[in-house]
Amino acid sequence: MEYIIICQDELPYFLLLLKDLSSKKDTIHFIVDQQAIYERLRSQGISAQVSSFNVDRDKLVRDLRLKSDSCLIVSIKNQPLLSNMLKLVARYHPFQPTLIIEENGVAIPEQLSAKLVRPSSIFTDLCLPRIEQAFTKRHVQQIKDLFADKDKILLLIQSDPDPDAIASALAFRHLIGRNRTTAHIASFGEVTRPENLAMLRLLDIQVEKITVDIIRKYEGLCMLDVQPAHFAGSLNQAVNVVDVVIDHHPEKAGFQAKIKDIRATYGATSTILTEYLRAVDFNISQRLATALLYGIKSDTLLLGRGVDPADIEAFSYLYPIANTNILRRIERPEVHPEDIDSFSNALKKRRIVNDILFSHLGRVRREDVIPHFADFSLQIEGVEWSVVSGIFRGNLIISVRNVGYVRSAGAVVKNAFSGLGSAGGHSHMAKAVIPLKNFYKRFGDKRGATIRERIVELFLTGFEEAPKEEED
Ligand SMILES: [Mn+2]
Repeated sequence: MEYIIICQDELPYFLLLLKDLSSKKDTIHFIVDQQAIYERLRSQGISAQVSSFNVDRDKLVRDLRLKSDSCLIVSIKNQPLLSNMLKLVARYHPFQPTLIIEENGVAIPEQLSAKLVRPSSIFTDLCLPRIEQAFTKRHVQQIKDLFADKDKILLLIQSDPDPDAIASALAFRHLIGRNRTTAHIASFGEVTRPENLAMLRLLDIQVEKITVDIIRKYEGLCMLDVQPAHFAGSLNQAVNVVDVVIDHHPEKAGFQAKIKDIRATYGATSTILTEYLRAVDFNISQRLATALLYGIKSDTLLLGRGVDPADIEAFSYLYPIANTNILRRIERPEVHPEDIDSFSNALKKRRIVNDILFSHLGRVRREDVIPHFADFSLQIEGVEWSVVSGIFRGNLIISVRNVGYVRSAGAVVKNAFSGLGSAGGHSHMAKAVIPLKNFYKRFGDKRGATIRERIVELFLTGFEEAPKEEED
């Protein structure tokens, strides 16, 4: 690249210092209007010329020797002069790629390929994020100091741990330089969702189930993606002060923590942890990046819900480091051949009513095959809704998906099945879990055939009753 710089001060020179001026690839030539600047540039061995911008400006611009790889940089504070200079460039060198350095903006002639940069943005865009990182670095050091002389540390997450919580705990453990022996990731409940179990398996993460009374055995307590208030009274009796709380849910008052970092605008706690790791130049491994990326992705529904620019920044940073194959395997669990058989049988017995496909898988070995097949069924031509059911551990599970919805899947499922069990969801996906005994009590025990028919009836009634919505 060749840089031709027309300027009245040395700002462009300082900016170009950021580049390696000795680089053979770039050539730089300054055109200035003050002898003093000219001499300073020359004393640095930089190619420069001095000429008046007021006298014979037309000739100056016309005679510019611009090549196809020349970038023109214009930094002139006098607005009328700047404006006129740009018009001349547009006239003699149409569509010349040009960078204008100007704080207050200027009209860019149509025949000029120019972009504007404000000097103040150099500070806000480049320096401010680094300053924030410097503060974060100090914050991380304070956290590290807190745990420095503690032997066993508990990283407590919510009772049905989700990917964001699991990833945050894993990241925190790395951050304070501990391992699975000295810092336990634990929960009062268990990981239940199939994707979350797959995450633990594929990324080799252990989440221990603990009870309140063993919390006292730990010297340090950190809560991630959750706040003490969430656990109510029992925890407060066991613990007076929590060491660290890092979360993105709105702050719930009534607890003490030595250090807390609660950012309710963030889409994920994993984003906060990613910022911590970056602030201390931590070498984020592929495994950790995959966990954090999945944490952000699942908590924000692929950056579609409750997203802060910080989430997008963290996501873009992690993406190249993460293992997208593992991510795919977490999100799309493998299907057992037997389940494929039951699905093909179910598909043969499918019913399609008004673009709604119904199929019943009978007993399944893993719950996640039901939503999985509901997704798949949407690919059948003409199918707008899929309603796939199956029996797992004494429950009838119904998974609903749609494309280009007019009614919300969540509302339909609630209407149809909430009288029998739990039911709800979002606009495009919903789920009902009905204890089989409830179902048989209501409809009699005629097994498969009845289940199939009743689901169709209940769903269609719930569907009619659900209000139509505007597509967003
Ligand atoms: Mn979260």
